[in-house]
Amino acid sequence: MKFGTKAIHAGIEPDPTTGAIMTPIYQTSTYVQESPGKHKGYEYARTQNPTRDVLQNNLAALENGQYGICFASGLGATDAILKLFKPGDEIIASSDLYGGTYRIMVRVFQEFGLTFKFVSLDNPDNLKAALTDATKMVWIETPTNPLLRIVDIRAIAAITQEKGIQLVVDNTFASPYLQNPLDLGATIVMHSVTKYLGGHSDTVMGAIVTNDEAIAQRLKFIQNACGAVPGPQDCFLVLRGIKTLHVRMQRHCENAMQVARFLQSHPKVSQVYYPGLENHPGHALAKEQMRGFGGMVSFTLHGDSLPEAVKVMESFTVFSLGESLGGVESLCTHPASMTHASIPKEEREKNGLKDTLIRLSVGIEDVEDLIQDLKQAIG
Ligand code: P1T
Repeated sequence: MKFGTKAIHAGIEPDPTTGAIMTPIYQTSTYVQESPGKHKGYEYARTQNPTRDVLQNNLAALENGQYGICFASGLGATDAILKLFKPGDEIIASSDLYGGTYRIMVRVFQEFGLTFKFVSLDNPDNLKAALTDATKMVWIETPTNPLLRIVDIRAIAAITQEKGIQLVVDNTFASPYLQNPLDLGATIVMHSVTKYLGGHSDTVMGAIVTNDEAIAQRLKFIQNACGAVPGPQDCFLVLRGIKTLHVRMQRHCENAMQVARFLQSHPKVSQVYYPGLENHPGHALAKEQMRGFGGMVSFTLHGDSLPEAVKVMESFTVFSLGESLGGVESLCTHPASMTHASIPKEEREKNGLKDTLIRLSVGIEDVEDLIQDLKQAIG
């Protein structure tokens, strides 16, 4: 089955009681039992919910995985993955990553005795140099947030497999439509479902997909034991969102390419970060491991003046200024004060994230209007 058909049908059957074609919202906290322990497979809604089950199976199919497990947010999913480890275990993460991921690692799990190293993994040799006997997991984003760097999943997976450790890929920026990390050797793929999978900026959710049965069982145990589950209404909204994922992603990619080319040709723009541009250092790799370049574009202006960057962000009329990404509407974000504010400034700058960087989530509006808005805002 091809992707668009899977998005609409995989794991989804008409409701067995009524034939409803759309998966019902099972808005219930518990299920009536005939006799203690004698029930229809559902006991309590933190543990199982039919709406959530359908979404989990659909997500697993989209990532070519066997097991899908949903959480109350992307960070809820990250929290569950980090709970697979013990004090003394070391995790190596790519140095360009979502600020909240850095924060949960350094300010929560480091307190519990896990250790973290942040390494630039767009060169896989850097991973080889950083590995120690204590390293148990490697965590990457690709494309990275917010600098759109491309990490070679296959090359990193070859190293983690040789060492017998896990590779987690945060696939939020690509979505399963553009990239399937499990096929390239990752052990676990995670998503902020809040973004492209939900697609309409109306839900916060996270998901994990894996083919490793032992890891899936442990994560399901953590999902129930720790309790960060999404509600059934949110599961319904995401199931609805996913039905158009392939169509939305095609338009996100087309629009972002045109926006990137426009920015590249603008005399006031100094640098454009978009893997679809031929001069992007990860362009050839992106072409190989992705099926398109995605909807995220970052840029800086000549002179690196913060007030000038702020003025541009205040001047948009079609792009809305706000955190998040992946919705149908275009958004503009200032990573240094918003999504990446929890990473200390020295760390951010060491990784190449300037305070003047502007990040765009290019929506699926008419691209002429988006370019017109950029034209008037940049001036
Ligand atoms: O927001 P939440 O659903 O908890 O997901 C966290 C998360 C994880 N991974 C990546 C790559 C992300 O971008 C995010 C959330 N990011 C934003 C809110 C943002 O604007 O970048």
